[in-house]
Parts: sequence; C-alpha cells; structure tokens
Amino acid sequence: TQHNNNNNNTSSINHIPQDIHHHHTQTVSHNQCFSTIIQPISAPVDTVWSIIRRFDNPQAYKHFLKSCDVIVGDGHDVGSVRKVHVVSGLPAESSMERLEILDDERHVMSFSVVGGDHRLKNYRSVTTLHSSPTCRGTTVVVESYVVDVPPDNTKEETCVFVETIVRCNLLSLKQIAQNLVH
Ligand code: A9S
Repeated sequence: TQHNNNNNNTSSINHIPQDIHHHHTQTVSHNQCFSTIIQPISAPVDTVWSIIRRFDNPQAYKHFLKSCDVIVGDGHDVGSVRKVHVVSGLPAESSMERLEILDDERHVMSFSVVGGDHRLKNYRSVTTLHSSPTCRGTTVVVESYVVDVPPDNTKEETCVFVETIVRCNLLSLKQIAQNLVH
C-alpha cells in the first residue's frame, strides 16, 4: 500500500525474501508514485538474468525501445549511462539512464532516469530475480519503481501508464527467456 500522509515515506512489499526486501524499499516523496510488479517466468534464474544484466541491450526485451548507446562507462560499472531511443508513436524520443546496481551474485539490477525528452522525471526502478521456492526452474521477477507525478497528471494516471509499460516489458522478457529453454 502507498502512504501519502507525510512528505517522505517508504514503499515496500512483504512477500519477498528479507535479504532482498530492502532493494524494493525506496523513499517516496508526496509528488511521486510507486508500484511493484511481479512476473513468474518458466525459466531458470541464470537464463532470465542473462537478459536483464545487459544494461547495454535493453531493447532485447523492451519493445518500446529501438536502440541503445552506452555514453558513459562500460555498461557494467555503476555510473554507466545509456541513451535509449524510443520507437515512433510514443510521446518521447530518447531517455538517458544511469546504472545504479548490477549484482551478478544476488541478481539485482537498478537504473535511474537522468535525462531525456519524456515526462518520467526521476524514474528509478529495481529488478530482482528469485528462484521459486515451490516450482523448480521457475523465476519470480520483482520490479519496483518510483517516479515523479508529472504536472497535470494524477498519481493513478502515472501508475497506470508506467505499469502498462513495465508489464509489457516483463511479458516480453518471459517469452524470450522461455524460448531460450524450451
Ligand atoms: O524502461 C523501463 O524499464 C520502464 C519504463 C517505464 C520506460 C519508459 C520510457 O522508456 C518510455 C517507454 C519511452 C515511456 C520512458 C523513460 C518514458 C516514457 O514516456
């Protein structure tokens, strides 16, 4: 649930392992919204991670992106920046995104938006992968984000917009990862 009664609050969910929980706990200001999307995938964590870890190649599964250039760093170290180019038909052309976390051991990746001609100011997301405790060879993807609510939009509108994009991305990730194993 989202708490808005103070200027700074914390977003979190309860049903993921404690050691990873803090990655999905972010500070949220009164003019921001956040949400968490969970996507099970019938493929091992290593397979899903091989796609997620490619900070230099998000267009491999994000179909709203057509290309990506790493413009700062090597694409592996924290602080690397990529410029992604958006497919036509969307209200944006490009986005500049900074790598915040890339943890190959714990399967955590995070980036933040640092520029671009779109309306998702101060967007930051964290994606973690978990092997399902009940179903062998199944990965549970947990993706949380925080973003400023643009002027003239409501929290609800902003959440619907972002969640639609993230859900599309994770469904496409699921298809690609499952095709790699089956
Ligand atoms: O890329 C992501 O992981 C998530 C989102 C929500 C990206 C959104 C987007 O790239 C567009 C699809 C172009 C939509 C950005 C940064 C702004 C948009 O308006």
